[in-house]
Amino acid sequence: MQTQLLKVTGMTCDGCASNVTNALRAITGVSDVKVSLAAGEATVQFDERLTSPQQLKSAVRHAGYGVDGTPPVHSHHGKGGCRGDDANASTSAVPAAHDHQGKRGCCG
Ligand SMILES: [Cu+2]
Repeated sequence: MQTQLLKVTGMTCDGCASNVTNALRAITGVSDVKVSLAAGEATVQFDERLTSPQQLKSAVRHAGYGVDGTPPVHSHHGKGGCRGDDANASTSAVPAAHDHQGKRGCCG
């Protein structure tokens, strides 16, 4: 069992944090995931025989977030946003390329 600390960028609310958590938990071999929204970090425990840090990072990127220096692929916050929080989204400094709500159902 190994522990990997990932620097995740683009997380701006609890919904983002759970997106990242779910993406990592979905990987075979991952046994525990702790995401800190404030720190922009994900701590992942995984079985190195079943997965790899590369796979963990790729899962974060596919969820739409940046990891270890790669920029976030997209943000859902500019278009109606997380939790339907439009007021927050419109004042967000995060630029949005497109909306992923239809794909993964961010923020429940
Ligand atoms: Cu969010």
